[in-house]
Amino acid sequence: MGQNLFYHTVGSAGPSAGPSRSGDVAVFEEKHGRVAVSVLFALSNEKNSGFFQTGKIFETFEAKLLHVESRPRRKSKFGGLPDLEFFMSCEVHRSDLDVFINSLKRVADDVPPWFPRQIKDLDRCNLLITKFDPDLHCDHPGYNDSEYRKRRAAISELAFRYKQGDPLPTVEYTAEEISTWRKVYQQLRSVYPSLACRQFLDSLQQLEDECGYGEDRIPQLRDVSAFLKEKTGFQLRPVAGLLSARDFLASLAFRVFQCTQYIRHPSSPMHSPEPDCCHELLGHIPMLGDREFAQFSQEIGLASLGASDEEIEKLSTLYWFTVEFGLCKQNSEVKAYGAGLLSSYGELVYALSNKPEYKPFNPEETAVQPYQDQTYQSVYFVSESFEDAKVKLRKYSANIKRPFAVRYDPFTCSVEVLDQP
Ligand code: HBI
Ligand code: FE
Repeated sequence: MGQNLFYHTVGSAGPSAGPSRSGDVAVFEEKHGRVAVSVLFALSNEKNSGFFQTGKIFETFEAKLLHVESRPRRKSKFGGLPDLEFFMSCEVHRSDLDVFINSLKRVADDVPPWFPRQIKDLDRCNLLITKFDPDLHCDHPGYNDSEYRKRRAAISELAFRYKQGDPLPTVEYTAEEISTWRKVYQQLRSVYPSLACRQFLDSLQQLEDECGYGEDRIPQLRDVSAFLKEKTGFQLRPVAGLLSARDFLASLAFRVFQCTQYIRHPSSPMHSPEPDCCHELLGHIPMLGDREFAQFSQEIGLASLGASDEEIEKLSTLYWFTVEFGLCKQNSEVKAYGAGLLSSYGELVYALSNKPEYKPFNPEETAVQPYQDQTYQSVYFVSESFEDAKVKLRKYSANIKRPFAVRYDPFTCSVEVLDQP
C-alpha cells in the first residue's frame, strides 16, 4: 500500500510573494503555521472507495485545497477503466503534516507509477525540485542578485515552453557569463589530461575539433545535441533546474539528457550548488559521447520506469556514485569519469588524491551507500570498466521487482511494456 505516494513540502525561505511556477508544480509559502504541500498518488479503479476516503482525510485535517489534477495511468488488464493518478496541492497545519501524509499513504493504491512510454511523454516529466533554487535559498550565491535571478527566470522560461521535437533554444550569453565559463574551462582543462579517463579525453578533443568547444564561447545545446545524436543516439532537452529523480532518470531511458542552460553565479565560478551549463557541458556531455557509457546510462533509465519510490532512491544513489562521482581503472591507474568530479576542480583533485576511501563498484552495495550533496564525498566507487559496470548493473536491474518488463524500441523511440507471467 502507498508505495508510490510522495510529497514535497516547500518552506518559507524566499521573499517572493504568492505562488511561483516550477514546471507543473505550484510552490507556496508557509504562513500562520500552515504549510503548502503537493501530493501525488494513485487510486485504482477496481475498488472505488479510494477517492472518497481521500476526501474524508482532507476533511479531517481541514486541508484547504489549492489545486487538483488527475491523469490516467495504464488501462487495467481486464479492459476496465484506467487507474487514475492524482496530483493535489493543499494547505495543512504544519503540526498535522506527518499524520496527514501517513493517512493518505494508507488509502493510496500500490499500482505502478505512471511512466513515459514514448519520447513525447517526456514533456510531462517536468517535476522540479526547489532544493537549490536561487529564488528560495539565501545561501545560493545568486540570492541577493536580482539581475542574476531575472536572467535565470528568462532562461528557465525557454525550458518551460519547450516541447519534444522543437528546435533546441539558443541563448546569447553575455560577456560576463562567457568570462565565468572561461575561468571554469581553463582551470579544469589543465588537469583533465592527468585525471580524466581516456573516453572523456577522446570525446572532449572531438568536441573541441568539431563542436566549437573552447574557452571563448559557451557551446549551444543545439550543436552539442546534434553531435551526440550522431555518436551515440543521445539527444538533449532543456530543463529549468534540478528535476525529481524519477523524471530525470525516465528521460535517460529514451537516450534523452535533460540539460540546464543557465550558468552559475559569477561570484563563485569554481562551485555551483545545482547543475548549470558548465556541469552539463564539461561534466556530462563528453561521457555521453562514449557508446558503452551511453548504454550504461540508458539502462539505469530503463530500470527506473515504473519502479517504486524505494527503488528510485537506490537507482538514484547508483547514478550518483557512477554517472556523477564515478572512478574507473585504466592501465592500473584510477581515473575520473563522473560529471560531478569532471566539473568541479576541487573535488576532482581531492577524489584522485590519497585521502578518500575507494570501494569496488558493486550495485547492491553502492545503491545503499549514504551520500550528501553539500561537501566532497567520503567514499568513491571504482569500476573495472564501463563494460563491467554495465554487466553488473544489468544483473542488479533484473532483480528489481516490477510486475512487467520494459524494452526500448529505437525505431519508434518508445518503450514496450511486456506483462510478465
Ligand atoms: N536534475 N536537471 C537535473 N540534472 C541532474 O543531473 C539531476 C537532476 N535530478 C536528479 C539527479 N540529477 C540525480 O541526482 C539523481 O537523483 C537521478
Ligand atoms: Fe549531473
